[in-house]
Amino acid sequence: MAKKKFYITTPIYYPSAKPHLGHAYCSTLSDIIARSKRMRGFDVFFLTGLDEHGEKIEENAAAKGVTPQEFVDSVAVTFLNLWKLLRISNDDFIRTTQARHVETVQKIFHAFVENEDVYLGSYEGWYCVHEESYWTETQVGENHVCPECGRPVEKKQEEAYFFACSKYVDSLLEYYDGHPDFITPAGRKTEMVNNFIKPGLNDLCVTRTSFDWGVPVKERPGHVVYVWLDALTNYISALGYLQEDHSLFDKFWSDDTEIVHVVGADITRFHTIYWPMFLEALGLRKPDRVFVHGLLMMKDEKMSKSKGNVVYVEPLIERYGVDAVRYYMAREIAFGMDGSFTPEQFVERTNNDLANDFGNLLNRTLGMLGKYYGGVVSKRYEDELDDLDRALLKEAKNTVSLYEEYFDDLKVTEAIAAAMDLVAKANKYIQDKAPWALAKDESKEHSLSNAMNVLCSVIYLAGMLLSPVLVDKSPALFDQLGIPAEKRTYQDAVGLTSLEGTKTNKGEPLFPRLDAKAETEYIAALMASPKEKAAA
Ligand code: ME8
Repeated sequence: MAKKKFYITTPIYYPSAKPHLGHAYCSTLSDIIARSKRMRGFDVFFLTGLDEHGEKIEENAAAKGVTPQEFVDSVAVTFLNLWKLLRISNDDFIRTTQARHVETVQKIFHAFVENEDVYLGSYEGWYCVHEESYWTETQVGENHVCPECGRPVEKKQEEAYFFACSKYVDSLLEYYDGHPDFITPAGRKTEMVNNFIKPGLNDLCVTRTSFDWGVPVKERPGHVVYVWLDALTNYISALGYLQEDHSLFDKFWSDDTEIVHVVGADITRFHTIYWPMFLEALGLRKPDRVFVHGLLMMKDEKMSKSKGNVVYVEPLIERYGVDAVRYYMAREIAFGMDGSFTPEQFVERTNNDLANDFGNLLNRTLGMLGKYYGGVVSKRYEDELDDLDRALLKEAKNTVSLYEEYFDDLKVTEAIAAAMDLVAKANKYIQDKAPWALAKDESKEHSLSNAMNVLCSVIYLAGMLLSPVLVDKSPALFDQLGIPAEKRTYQDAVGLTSLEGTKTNKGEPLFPRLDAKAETEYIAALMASPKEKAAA
């Protein structure tokens, strides 16, 4: 039985440049989960935010001739604007430069020092002055050159604090064993154990002295807290941990809350190895799940700002609406697997699933209801339901159980596919029932009445199940179906009760069909790299 309180987080992104489709993917899928849980009556807290410290941010700010704070303030606006466009329903937005966070990190660091979870040592490695980075023996190779800029590196030592991972490895492995779902998909766990834990986990360097833009270590001026220790603690600082008002922390970081971190595959190690250790050191419970989603590729390469092969989301939303973009992400790029964005698939999904299957189901049904019953939902004669009616209603009930099971297991793509499968079955039902034939035969009036009635209930349900994704069009669908505001609830829709007497309002098609060729070209042009654009 799933817990009734649910805490879900996205990574806090680096505001080193404006967000792209990869960030949008993670936030949207997390948002869909949060909305689906809220809809079902869970008490949900959904957190996202920004990871604003670190050397890279300091460098980017310097390159622009502004302070790091000015720099992150301006990039933060681009994230906030995109989340608004994408209708991300987060309950809080944490920024690691906020006082509430900085103070909490300092208190946590202090607790670590007191309990000897961190100790002062020295960090040694191959250092590139130009890149201000340490590299490992393997990275610098035999010639001892910087893998980034090719300049000679030098052996360098700096004083640093280390987190004593050795104290916590055994209990981490025990936690893995006792919580087989902690790292999902399961393949990611094997990767962590074999690649990082088995070869021997070094103590983690948790402070830096080579740059300033971070949380100052009070115990040792000149040190700042390493960006990952700083960043991971956002998940508890945002709830008020070690702050005066810690009511949210008490409520949501509790044993009777399901705690889920959604992260990309690039940061699994930090969330599944170091974060549980930090929590253990603080005497706090560990999350139930770290759900690792795949990374979106572009032209066979990971999409990233530095490679300049990025898809931005704003122009897609502007042209196709927020629902088409959200639907594409949820349905096409299987949650938990690597995927890629292609214009062809985007146009196909929008046309096949949204315009043809879903939009048309509503359109055809309301069209027939208008013709046969003046647009008012017809009566359901319960004891005259035939096999086709019963089969569809049964399918609808099964879909609800499947949908809930999938969402509880964070299988977003499967849950949405199940809802769309019901849509397909309702379309097939129209074909099989052929209401137009029933309408020609007066003796079949009850059968026609049942068909239109059942269809309306099933469409209402499908609209509800898809509402965490189709945030814009599901209210429009309920408007057309004539569902009054107070009845637009999950409990009501899954009941599949008769909507007899409801006055529907047939309107514009929810999703107009796209001209496949023209729109594929349009999107491809948006994605072209600056070089390709120049050439064109
Ligand atoms: O790592 N495809 O921030 P970040 C899919 N600040 N998802 C992608 C993606 C892509 N091509 N690119 C990025 C950080 N993401 C740290 C996190 S958390 C305590 C600190 C998504 O801005 C994905 O979820 O590099 C990835 O894990 C996250 O953005 C990393 O964002």
